Amino acid sequence: MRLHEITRGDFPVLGRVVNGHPLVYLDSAASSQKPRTVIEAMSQYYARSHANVHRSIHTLGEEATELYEGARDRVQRFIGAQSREEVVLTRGTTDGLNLLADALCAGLAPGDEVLITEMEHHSNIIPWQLAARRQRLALRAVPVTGSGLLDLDALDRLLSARTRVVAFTHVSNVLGTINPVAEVCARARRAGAVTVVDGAQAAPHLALDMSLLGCDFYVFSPHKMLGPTGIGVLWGRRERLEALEPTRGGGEMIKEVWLDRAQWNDLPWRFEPGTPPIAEAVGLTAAVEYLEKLGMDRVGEHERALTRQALAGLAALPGVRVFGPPASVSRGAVVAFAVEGLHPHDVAALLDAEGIAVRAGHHCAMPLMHRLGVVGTARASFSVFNAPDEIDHLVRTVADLRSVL
Ligand code: 7TS
Repeated sequence: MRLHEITRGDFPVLGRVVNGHPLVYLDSAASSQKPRTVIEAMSQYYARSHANVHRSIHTLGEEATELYEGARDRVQRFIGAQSREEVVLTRGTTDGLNLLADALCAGLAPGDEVLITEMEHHSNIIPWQLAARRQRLALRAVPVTGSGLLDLDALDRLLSARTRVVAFTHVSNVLGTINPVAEVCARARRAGAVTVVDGAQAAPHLALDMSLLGCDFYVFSPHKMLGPTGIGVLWGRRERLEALEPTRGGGEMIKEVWLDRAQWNDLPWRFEPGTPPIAEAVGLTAAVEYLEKLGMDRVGEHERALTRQALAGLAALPGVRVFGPPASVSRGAVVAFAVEGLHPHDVAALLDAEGIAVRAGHHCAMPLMHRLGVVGTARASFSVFNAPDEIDHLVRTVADLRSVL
């Protein structure tokens, strides 16, 4: 049985009719749809067990705490983290990257360097720009080659004794490029830099093992992997997290407080001020359980097959340009494309009229758009519930757009 035959019935939204057509949802890179188990787990939590966590002795408070901390344990196993203390629950990838940019750059000196890449999402650019302006740091970027890969020779030239942080994406949300994380981290480490990896487009599709990746920090967003919005994961190597001063304060993140000073709480709570996203943690547990039941290897295989099919189908159409590395290179589950003579927004609107949801625009990666010489692209992206006939439908509909022109 192909994976979509197992999963499709689990996603209530797939029963929707949009503009007179059955929904074909090809926008999971922006946010995936949710299986019934995730929706029901969150609703059950609110109906039965809601209370605040880490403070109440009563039964509901204890249940909520157990559920919230249980999500941490589940994530720890899912990503191969050594201990639960290394898993900080945030509000999302953007939130995690802001936290890291603030905390890692706080102690840096003017002239120290932060290295990002040309293929980053704005959420892995702007927090470093803000920190660079504040601390008078130099922000540099590794260029992207003509075939959509990171230029590793340029990386070597850009790394210097002043490089303090190297922050880069695991998988590009536009090109689909899967970057060689271990290789980049090894080179950064030799230069003495801390490494931050944006896993937003990797965690939904690849089996992750923090002990193999070789980075210091890794962040991702559960809402792109069948889970809820409003929660994020920040993994940090224990000694790196220990060395980090918190930059956000409030309840929960302290052990003892006097009017003029405080003693920080232990890891990971030191970085989780305030009431956390509890129902979202419950949904996260259900999403990870769902993915684990399918098996991440199988999930990745299914999505790679859909990606290959879309790449081949779209690339064969006259007047259609497909972006990113060639199909022979292993890629993430996104295919960005342009249709000659049509603005990407028109492509998306015309597809939407047929019930097909794709994203169009700059994909929050304007520097990459500048590099590619386009204002934007259309982009189809895939998840466990997508079927090969949906890809055929996309390709046929894009072909029809051309013939209308
Ligand atoms: N990093 C990458 C690589 C992303 O693709 C995204 C979201 C983010 C960070 C930010 O994640 P958030 O959960 O904090 O918003 N990417 C997209 C996208 O490609 N289309 O919509 C959101």
